[in-house]
Amino acid sequence: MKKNLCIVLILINPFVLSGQTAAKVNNVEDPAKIGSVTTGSIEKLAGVTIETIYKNCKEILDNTPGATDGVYNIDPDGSGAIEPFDCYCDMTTDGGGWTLVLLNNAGVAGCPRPYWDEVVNNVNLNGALSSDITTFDLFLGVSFWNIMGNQVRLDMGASPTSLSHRAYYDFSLDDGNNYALVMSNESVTIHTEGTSSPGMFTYHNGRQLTTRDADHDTYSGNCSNNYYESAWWYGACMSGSFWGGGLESYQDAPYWTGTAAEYFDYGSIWLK
Ligand SMILES: [Ca+2]
Ligand SMILES: [Ca+2]
Repeated sequence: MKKNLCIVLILINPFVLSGQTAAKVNNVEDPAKIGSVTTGSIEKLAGVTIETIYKNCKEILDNTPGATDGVYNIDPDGSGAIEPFDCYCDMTTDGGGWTLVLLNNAGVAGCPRPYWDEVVNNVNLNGALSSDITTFDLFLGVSFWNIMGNQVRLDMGASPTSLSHRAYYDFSLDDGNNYALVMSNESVTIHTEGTSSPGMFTYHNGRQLTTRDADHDTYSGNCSNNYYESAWWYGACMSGSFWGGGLESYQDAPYWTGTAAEYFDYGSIWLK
């Protein structure tokens, strides 16, 4: 009897071991199945929503065909230390993918008046960011501009849908030279009145950025202090600042060129 039991145990054990081994091998040989089951389970258990945050409006549109104009969350440095923030994207004009980096509406009194550290690093707003770009002013931190694109579009006119001027350039900011403007290869596509080339190109190109507390202009004083503390690429001082003059000697409106004329109710700068 003892001998028979031994034989039975020996026969059963190899059968069980063989069965377990076979099942394990089958799962490992089907990695797609394991992957989908495991990932799905983790998502369901942890309640995690996997969401990709893109670095600019162009990247959003490339990955989301049919995206519409409006406010989107972007993260210029990806997994770096900079927190994602909201910006406005034009997804329809000239192929779309344009990130709004500077906006001034005369109907929104004044403008952002950032100090140097703010003009470099912050999303500087006058009013609240919204899907209606006639209700706020914006100066996006210049440390992000090169990440938004290397082509600039300048718009100016009575409103976003009634432009007097539109021009395009190859564009960058020289971050080793106080964010000096580097613009070339002009293309003017809308010019219904006044001067075709904007002062931003004819006078301010190549100049460094000046703020109320950081004087990099060629004037004896600080030009920002003369123009409502606005940050701009001043010389001595300006011919066509999108911030205009503020609330005193000059119009509180975006200027296409000059300091006396060619100012409008709406002016915006976009990068792609
Ligand atoms: Ca304004
Ligand atoms: Ca100066």
